[in-house]
Amino acid sequence: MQTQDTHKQPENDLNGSSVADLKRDFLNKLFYVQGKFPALASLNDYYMALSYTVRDRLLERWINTAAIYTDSGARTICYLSAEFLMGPQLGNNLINLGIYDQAQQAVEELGLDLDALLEQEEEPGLGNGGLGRLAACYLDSMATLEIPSIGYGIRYEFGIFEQDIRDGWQVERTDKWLRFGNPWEISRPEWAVEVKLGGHVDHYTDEQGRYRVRWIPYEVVKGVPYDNPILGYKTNTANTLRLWTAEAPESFDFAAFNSGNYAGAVHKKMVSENVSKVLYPNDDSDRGKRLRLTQQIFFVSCSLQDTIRIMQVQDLPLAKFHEKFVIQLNDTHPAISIAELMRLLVDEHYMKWDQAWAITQRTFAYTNHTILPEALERWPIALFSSLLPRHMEIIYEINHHFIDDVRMKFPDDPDRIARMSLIDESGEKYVRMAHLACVGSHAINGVAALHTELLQQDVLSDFYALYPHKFSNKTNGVTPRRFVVLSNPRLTDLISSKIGNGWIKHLDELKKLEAYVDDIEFQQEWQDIKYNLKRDLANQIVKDYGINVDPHSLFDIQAKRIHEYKRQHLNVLHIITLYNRIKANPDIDITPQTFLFGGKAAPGYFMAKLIIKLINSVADVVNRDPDVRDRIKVVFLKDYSVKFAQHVYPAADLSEQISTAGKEASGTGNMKFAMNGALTIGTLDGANIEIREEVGAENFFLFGLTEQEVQKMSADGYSPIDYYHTNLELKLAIDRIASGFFSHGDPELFKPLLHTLFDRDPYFLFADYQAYIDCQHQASLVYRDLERWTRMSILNVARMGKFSSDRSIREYCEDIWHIKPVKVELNTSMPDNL
Ligand code: GLS
Repeated sequence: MQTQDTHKQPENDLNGSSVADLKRDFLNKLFYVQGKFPALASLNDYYMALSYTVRDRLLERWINTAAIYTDSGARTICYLSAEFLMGPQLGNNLINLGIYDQAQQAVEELGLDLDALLEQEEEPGLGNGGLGRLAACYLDSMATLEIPSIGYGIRYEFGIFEQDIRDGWQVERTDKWLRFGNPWEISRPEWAVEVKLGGHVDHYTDEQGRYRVRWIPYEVVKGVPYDNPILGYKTNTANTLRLWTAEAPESFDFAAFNSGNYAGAVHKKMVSENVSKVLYPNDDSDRGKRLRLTQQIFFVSCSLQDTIRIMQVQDLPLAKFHEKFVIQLNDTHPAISIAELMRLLVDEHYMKWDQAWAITQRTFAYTNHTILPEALERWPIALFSSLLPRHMEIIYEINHHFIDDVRMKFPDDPDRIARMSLIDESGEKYVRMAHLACVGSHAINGVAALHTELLQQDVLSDFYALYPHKFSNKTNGVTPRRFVVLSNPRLTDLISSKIGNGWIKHLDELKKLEAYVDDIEFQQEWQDIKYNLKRDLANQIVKDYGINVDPHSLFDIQAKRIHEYKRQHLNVLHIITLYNRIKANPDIDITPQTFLFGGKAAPGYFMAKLIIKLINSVADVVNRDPDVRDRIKVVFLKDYSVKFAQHVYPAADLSEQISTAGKEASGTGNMKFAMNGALTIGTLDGANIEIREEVGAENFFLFGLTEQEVQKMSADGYSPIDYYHTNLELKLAIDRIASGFFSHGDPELFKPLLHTLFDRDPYFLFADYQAYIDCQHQASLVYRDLERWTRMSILNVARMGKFSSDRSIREYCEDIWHIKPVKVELNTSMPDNL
């Protein structure tokens, strides 16, 4: 139950927020929107009826917000992202509206269960992982901080695939998230725009003798916007997430239709619709895929045309574009917008190149989210020019000016020019999207202190030398509304009962919890809550997998995308080591531990899929072996999603953040776990470093090589096989896998994985193995002292203030966007007349 105090009823609400109001509207929606009466209504009808009831209350705020932004011509941040991993909307909107309790009571009085209705929602999985979820957290914070903003992205018909596990392997199923309708969006066909693709470019002189450029495309795709309201927490601000769907400009090709070519007539429509059909399921990029580049230009062009429309509606001259809008590029996926804005300004609005370029640079800002080389986007010139012939010309022109600048600053340095050029000419020619983003933006940032440092010293060091003033760090954050208040109402209530509820908007206030760290009664309540959450998850696990796990055991959880650099297989080596110790000495005294994994592997990433198979194979053996006597359990939780994550974070004791130092740009799961009272076992990587600084080294289980040590070892020649030969427990663990012990006697199955480890071990598992085993041991000993563990857990939560996405957004506003909040009052009500 949420407390009345935490979610107090808002005032001046047009639709009313009392239990009676909600019941009345709920029944109304069931009848007049769903067209059902109770005997026929399904759970989904009830979910829809409640969602529409809630949406009315959002719309009121949305309309008022739009009216105030339009009147005031407010400066606006456009957050361009190929992914928005929003998670389920209903619960979050109830929290942000402050009517969670009333809604719960209303549906209860109607004989329904709110939790069941919340579970009914199909979440829009329009993102892969951290990058897409970060965009969603930032939308929440921008609305909460009353910052005028628009999120622009793609309304993929199929989001991230659903993951099934068969015989231990990942199997993918299409995510048909729209099949039962989506009550949270409103289509705006009147604001549709067209996007050109392919064809060729004409340079000509018009009748007045002016030089002009005309792009004659091979095809045109129509983009239709679907708007989703994004409500702030207990504010009247409701911003917009505008997602584009691709359609054919005309449903039928009538020429083809009339000539009897029916199939040809619908073919064009199908081709167009393909553009927004499916999210690419890779956490890093899909270089070289024509459809992926098409998706990028599609949503970018739609969005920029939309901003120009807004300028026109508000009667603002395009010369002031950069004063009205700042555009944040969420990684390089939308970086083509730098060339697209130039094209719109120069070709379509006849602005002079230099003025257009000054506006463009002042408009864009670029966030880099990864330094993994395979994720740095580049497009083969041939592909790029055939799809975007005019953009290719514009990029050459930008490059021309840029290289002159570099030459001026660094004369006689052709190597530098080759390294920095927007075109990679070292072999086959490519367009380098990160370079375009750096040149065309006024600000460049990384997402955690170490990551920004590595960008400056390594990946983007040439750009740092040229434009030091453009660089800054903006450490990621997560929204405490979704990841504590909504996910963990029991902890929320306990915290609020001690320190009030100001922390929900000002997360630094969690510091006040430190006063209770020695309070035995408080510790007891803290423990009870964690225990109950673990028991709930344990019940779910029995139900879904038939595996009994003991809620008293240490819940050790690694939930994130499956990737070699995240090292789920290092976690597995530890589990096998414990297993080996038990087999060697069945009476060994070990802390009972439950190892939970969750996460999807990119469908084409063989090694990641093999890691999933390994986890499940080890689980099969360990969970069944009578010698283990239930002291260790291993479960792979399938189909990890935002909805599921909300159940998982609160139930964790130990959060696994064990990537090779220097590889994880930031991580955000690390923050979500810690906010829910998990302790972290982790390397000095990404935001782990800052989490450890905040919570105190004594409240963090640190192990492993530093980034510098990794670099050095790499340079000196790392020999993983030496570790294998000198570390007996490591050898035994590896040999168990190699012998076929976990694969029904088949020694071949895991060979590719083992071969990579023996051969190169690019992520230094062998080098970090012993430190990890020791650190795990240390954690398991501390867990036996429940009072000590609880103190550490309380201190972790108390010191998480920095990791609110509100803090991140404030920093973006102050340092990069220069945007101030705009207060929204609920003045506009339903008109009596038009
Ligand atoms: C990512 C990084 O891998 C994460 O470390 C980071 O937390 C996230 C958000 O900044 O971005 N980059 C990426 O391509 N996918 C991610 O999750």
